[in-house]
Amino acid sequence: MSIELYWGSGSTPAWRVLLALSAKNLPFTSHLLSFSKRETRTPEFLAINPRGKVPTLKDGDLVINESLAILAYLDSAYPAVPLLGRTAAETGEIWRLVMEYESHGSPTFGAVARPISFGTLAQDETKVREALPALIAELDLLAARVANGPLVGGTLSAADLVWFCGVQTLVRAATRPAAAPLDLGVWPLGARWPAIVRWAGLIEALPGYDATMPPHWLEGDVPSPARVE
Ligand SMILES: N[C@@H](CCC(=O)N[C@@H](CS)C(=O)NCC(=O)O)C(=O)O
Repeated sequence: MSIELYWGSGSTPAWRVLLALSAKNLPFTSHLLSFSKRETRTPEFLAINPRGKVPTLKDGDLVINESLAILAYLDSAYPAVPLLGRTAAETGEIWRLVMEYESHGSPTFGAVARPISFGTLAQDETKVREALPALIAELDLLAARVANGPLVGGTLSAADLVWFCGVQTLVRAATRPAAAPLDLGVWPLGARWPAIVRWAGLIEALPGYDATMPPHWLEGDVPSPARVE
């Protein structure tokens, strides 16, 4: 086994894979690519990922692109700590929740977080306000689902990792100075959704969690909290 991961700071799909490698306690060689230096567009990287996107995982000669495919591969190749279920019923539940994130969580969180994070609030503020009720409904649903801990089967799974990365990108946006005048009413999350903060703490307690945090979130001009609050 010789796992290598190509990833980028702040990429939610890449973060899922970093968390999965931590949860599974799998050592790997890290290749942190810079988006601003266009390191995802070099001929060397395009040779292994023609779409120029991270994450990309190599395991020996095998190359896998797409974060969910990488999670599926890791679970099949390294099943000691399963993240996609211990039974068929759990596997179905976990995939349902992962796909719910892709279909519902991601666009809903993104409708609020992206204009803040990408500096387009001036033109998109109305759209952000219109997106808020759906965001609050998603957070209410998530809080109910994690009231007793992990989403499926009492143990952390890919569903938790996928939703967690989405929540973190939302927290990152909500705590940026640009978001302050909006008075989104979603920060701190713990005021309204303490169950989400408790559940996030389970993922944040994974060994090596700190090393999975997007480096520029911690060091940059607008530092983010390392933990969901
Ligand atoms: N569906 C892909 C999404 C990958 C993706 O969009 N990655 C973005 C970062 S979040 C990227 O690498 N962008 C770099 C670029 O477009 O140059 C996955 O889940 O892996």
